[in-house]
Amino acid sequence: MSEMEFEKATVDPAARAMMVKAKKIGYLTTFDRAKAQEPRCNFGNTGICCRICMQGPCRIIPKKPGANKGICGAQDYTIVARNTVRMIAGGAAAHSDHGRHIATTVLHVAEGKAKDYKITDSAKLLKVAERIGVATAGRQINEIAHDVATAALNDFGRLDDAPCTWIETTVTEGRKRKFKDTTIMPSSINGSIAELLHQTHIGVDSDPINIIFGGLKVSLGDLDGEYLATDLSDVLFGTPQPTVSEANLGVLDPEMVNICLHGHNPLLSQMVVDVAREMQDEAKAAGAKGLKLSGICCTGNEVLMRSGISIATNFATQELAIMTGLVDAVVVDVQCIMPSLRSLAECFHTKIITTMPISKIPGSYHFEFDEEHAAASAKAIIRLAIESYKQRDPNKISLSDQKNKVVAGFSMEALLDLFAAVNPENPISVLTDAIKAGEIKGVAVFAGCNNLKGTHNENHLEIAKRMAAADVFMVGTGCASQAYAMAGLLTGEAVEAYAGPGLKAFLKRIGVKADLKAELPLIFHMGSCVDNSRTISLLTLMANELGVDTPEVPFVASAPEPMSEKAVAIGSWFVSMGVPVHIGVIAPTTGSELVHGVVTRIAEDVFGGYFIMEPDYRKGTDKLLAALDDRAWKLRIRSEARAKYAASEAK
Ligand code: NFS
Ligand code: SF4
Repeated sequence: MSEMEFEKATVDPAARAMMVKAKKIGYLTTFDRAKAQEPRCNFGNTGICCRICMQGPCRIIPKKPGANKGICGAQDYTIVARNTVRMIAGGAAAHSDHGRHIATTVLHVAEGKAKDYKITDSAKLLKVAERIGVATAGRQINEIAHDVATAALNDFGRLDDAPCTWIETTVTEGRKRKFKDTTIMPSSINGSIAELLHQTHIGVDSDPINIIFGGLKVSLGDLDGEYLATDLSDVLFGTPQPTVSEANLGVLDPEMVNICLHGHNPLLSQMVVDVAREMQDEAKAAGAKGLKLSGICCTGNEVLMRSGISIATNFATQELAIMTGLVDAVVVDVQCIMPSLRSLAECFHTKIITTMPISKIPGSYHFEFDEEHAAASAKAIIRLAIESYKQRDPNKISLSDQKNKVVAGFSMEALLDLFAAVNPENPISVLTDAIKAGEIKGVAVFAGCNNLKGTHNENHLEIAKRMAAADVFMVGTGCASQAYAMAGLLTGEAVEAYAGPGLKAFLKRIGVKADLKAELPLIFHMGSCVDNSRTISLLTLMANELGVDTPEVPFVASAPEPMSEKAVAIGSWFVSMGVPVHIGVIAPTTGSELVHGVVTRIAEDVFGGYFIMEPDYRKGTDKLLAALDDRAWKLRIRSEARAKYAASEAK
């Protein structure tokens, strides 16, 4: 890669510097590999390659008689729909497995097993219990935790038609009716995934609309799994509160033992954070100043939100953390971990430590995480990192001077506390009133990954800056939030630099009253990708306050650089929730005009939400702003009409 190519690859200066080093040592990073994959196969790119049975792959060539269908006769629309919903199934499996793991741990804590964990936030437990109908009066915390965890686990394998508890008890009445009317209300997360794999087996469903509805049902299962993962992680580890930290490769400290926590599930990473506090002396005995933990991907978000742990980098640049020569160990659990980390680690002293039975990398250290002995597992991992530190080669170190301050930790509870500083009786009205008054345009959620079809972090940053200038209140999760953290957008300075006058005034009003230790940031970091559930509770609260269903709320979502199957699942349930969803890539749906039309246009008629596929950040921003304007305008017209009607009724 040349200098100019580095600039096209990423907007992050820390990453660029490490890419120069990679070139020097002759290591091909994910950026080189992305380039080497060009040009992409058009069949795969447009979704019309079917590999669902072993007669395939069948590729659709519309004008070639016989090849305009698969060998079994499947049409383009069936193939595209099947491929799309199978991505949703993959995403839902990943998110909800994570949730199931947490729920099982809560159950074990309640049963007196898993002794290294405890119920940290019993107020949250009681709130969840009351919401889902678990009795609380006069009962022990462990009894309540037992019933809440059991209710969560029932959502995975219910055999009757009762709806999944977390969806049923969290969405608006209007959405519940919609999900039941369109038969997409799930009863069982695992059951709906299995059903969808069956539905898309060769020779089962060829109706693309029916297949898409099957996919949306699974996406709601995904939301259910995310929601219970968030709730129960808060119960186990505490509900996030505003915290100040730092982000980017400059957080790696040359004088400390550096451990990167990478993956998704807080069960292990939070334990490493807790245990590390007691092990600073062991690091000192090895000649370091102490232990420095930092995060990559969503496990990084989990420990940032709850313990203020720094962010090292996000998905696309995970290899470049190792490239600094400063990382003594990367501890990984599940999801979004590049298999290439291991071969790169060989160029350095870095130990890659896998911890989950379903997520191993050949040649790396495997310390199976054992919930019954969680603290001991975490200690063993930290000791390995300390050993590794002793082998660090000073000649291979490249310090990065890039790091930015981060203000994060905005759970829904923390956001409501902020709004309550202005209006204690009705906190959410602070936000909805500002929208009604036109001070802010609406709310945008930024979520999702990095995708090297574009420039790393560019879409994230450029869209957010433009939305800020247009007075949009922004919340973020996942690697999107990490992009903002790395670039200094989760700060008060960013408000000064980028917010429009309305957003600035709104944030100032709250900031003054709330009197936090830190200033309010431009974008409110709500957590990991499963914590997109927090953004849905925001949407639901807003809808209820405005007296409308979710499709009428000026609320949009954007995954500026989506990559994973989980992102597809999240985007799909946002659509079912009635939200316009921008994605900064063209999804492989264009091979069928019908399916592409359904997901980008017709979906709006049924659910109110739809996909906007737009890789160009300028156009993407314009489309998001247009969707917000349209909703805000309709909201005003409707409420004026309602007021007029009520007045004439009264006469
Ligand atoms: Ni979400 Fe978070 Fe990042 Fe994408 Fe991967 S870490 S779960 S999938 S890449 S945002
Ligand atoms: Fe081809 Fe049909 Fe098999 Fe798909 S399911 S690979 S279209 S024969």
